Amino acid sequence: MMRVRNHWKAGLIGLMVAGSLVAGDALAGGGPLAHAPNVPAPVGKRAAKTVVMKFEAKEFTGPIADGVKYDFWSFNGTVPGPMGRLRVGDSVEFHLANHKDNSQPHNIDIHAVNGPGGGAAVNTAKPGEEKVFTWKAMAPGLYIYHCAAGAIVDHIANGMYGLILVEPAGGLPAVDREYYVFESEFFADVKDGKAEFSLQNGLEEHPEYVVFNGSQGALMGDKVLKAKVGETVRIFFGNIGPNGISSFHIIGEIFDRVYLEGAIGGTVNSNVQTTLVPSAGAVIVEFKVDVPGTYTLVDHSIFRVAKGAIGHLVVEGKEDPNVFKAGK
Ligand SMILES: [Cu+2]
Repeated sequence: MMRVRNHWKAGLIGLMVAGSLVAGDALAGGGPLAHAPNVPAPVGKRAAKTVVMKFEAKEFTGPIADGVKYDFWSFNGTVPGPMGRLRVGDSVEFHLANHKDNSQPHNIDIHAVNGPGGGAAVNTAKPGEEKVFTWKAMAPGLYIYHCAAGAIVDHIANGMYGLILVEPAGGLPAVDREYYVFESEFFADVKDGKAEFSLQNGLEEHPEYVVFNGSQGALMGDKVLKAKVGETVRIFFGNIGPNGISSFHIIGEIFDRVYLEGAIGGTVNSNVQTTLVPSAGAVIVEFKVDVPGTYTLVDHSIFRVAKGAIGHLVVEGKEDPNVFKAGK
């Protein structure tokens, strides 16, 4: 089946254009939750403790592309949902409220949980209800969470996902900047400025949009990521799919370290150009930025750039002609 689409303008023009410098402080999230691209503060050296984490399922209508709206289902009113940050050994009192104005029952399957359904077996909440369950963070790593209510596919496809980081005892090594970037596909028929969820397009694995942080352009223009020359940047990157496997790459950079598949305490690879992130998988990448300029985050399954899988990291600072220069 051949489908002709018209997103080349949106994706490809942005590819070579530098954004402006307005993204927020990388560590401004604070507490155990932060909204993308921000990241909650590191756990540091603290002992394991009981952490209360509050999520709310929230259905809302918002922009998915220039001039196009989508009826999202979300956690805490954003797509992706907030990033949570814990340490191994923490006991988590997890609250899931389902807003009274929602149309659907919702729940949450947290891949960091050891227990039935990743919690979803005991936390399905009807509109207006709240469910609480308690789980222990047993293994350090970067984990996906998602809704698994109803037929599951539409709950995931409509935006109910995000990341939870479980740090090892003593925390991860300090870096200068941390960001939260999340890739997802949306299956939709678009008409008159409205993108309607299409189950058929999902079954055929034909996304209309493939985006970072919930909409086209979420990491472009006045929302680019930023860093300074000499800094080490860490990106917590998740991919929900729901079908596609991501070929995560930053044009002009090499990942100094890759925590493969988001595992902490497993294999950390070095000098990686492109890392594979499965559906409902994650990865932690770290890299030092050596020279100023605009670096482009992509899913290097490159036709997806035209569907929105692109963002910018703008690096400011002193040139180093020893590392990079035009001419001889
Ligand atoms: Cu749901």
